[in-house]
Amino acid sequence: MTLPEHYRVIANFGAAVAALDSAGQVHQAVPLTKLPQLVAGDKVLCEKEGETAGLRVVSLLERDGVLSRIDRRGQPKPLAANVSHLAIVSASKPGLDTLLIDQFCIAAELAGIDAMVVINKSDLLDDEQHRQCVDMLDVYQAIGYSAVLIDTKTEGKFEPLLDALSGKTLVLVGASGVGKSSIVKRLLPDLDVRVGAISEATGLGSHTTSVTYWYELGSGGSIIDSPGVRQFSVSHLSAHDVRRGYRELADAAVHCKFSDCLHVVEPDCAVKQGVKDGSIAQWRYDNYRKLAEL
Ligand SMILES: Nc1nc2c(ncn2[C@@H]2O[C@H](COP(=O)(O)OP(=O)(O)OP(=O)(O)O)[C@@H](O)[C@H]2O)c(=O)[nH]1
Ligand SMILES: [Mg+2]
Ligand SMILES: [Zn+2]
Repeated sequence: MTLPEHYRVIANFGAAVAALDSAGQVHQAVPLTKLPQLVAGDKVLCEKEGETAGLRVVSLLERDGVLSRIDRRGQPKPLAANVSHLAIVSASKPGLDTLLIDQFCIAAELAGIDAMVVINKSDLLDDEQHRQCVDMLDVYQAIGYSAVLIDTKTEGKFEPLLDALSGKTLVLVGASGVGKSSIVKRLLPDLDVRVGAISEATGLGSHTTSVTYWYELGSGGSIIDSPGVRQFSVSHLSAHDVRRGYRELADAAVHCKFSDCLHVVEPDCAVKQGVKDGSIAQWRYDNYRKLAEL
């Protein structure tokens, strides 16, 4: 039996995970059944029970920054671990969806992870759509999120994201087809080699994003590519949690007459006043009411 060594989980394929050693080699490793479900980004200890035996994951190190989804039984299910940032990607094709962006903003807010809003495929926008996107990003920026409009295809149009990503550990989320994997390809010119190494070491994995993958970035950061989702359910959350996830509403709420104001029918509501005078975007308020079911 060897001494346990540190590995990074780069993808979970069900029965086994792909784990990266400190020398940059990918291995297949089977977690002990007592361990919780491992996710991309997890730091683990693995050991080998003899030269010919496979690698076993024997313990999970403490997670710092976890993005979770709530499953049908109301239990949090981690999707990615050790992330400081959530990059919420959307695109005019298949369609901008501020409700989905807001759902991810709430999830990030409640998990204590910073979020940034990325609109990709700016090359597909006409002038009017371009203006609308910039207006929308301005709203997120005013609330305190980084917000960038990019295009992975055109020279020079990707750079705003490079600046925003530097040194961060982030997870890319968003609907299918918005260009998350294309962003990873721009960041990692050797992506095909890396995916090839995962397939070779585990006999699993492919180019389509059906599982979540962790990649190390040269800048000292890392990036996790996740499969697209249609929605990131917040229906398990109370209206109070949803309210807490809307930064600008939480800021304004300190001036509401009632401390438990839900900003719908209450008198002297600073949020409704903010919507009226334009300091709070109407569409953010509308999304809040939809998600809080108010
Ligand atoms: N026009 C245009 N097309 C893009 C851009 N970025 C990505 N695409 C295209 O959009 C399609 C989807 O890109 P992917 O990177 O696979 O999208 P994804 O978000 O990883 O999708 P899932 O893995 O299904 O979640 C591909 O055909 C890309 O070539 C862009 O900036 N402009
Ligand atoms: Mg993908
Ligand atoms: Zn109020």
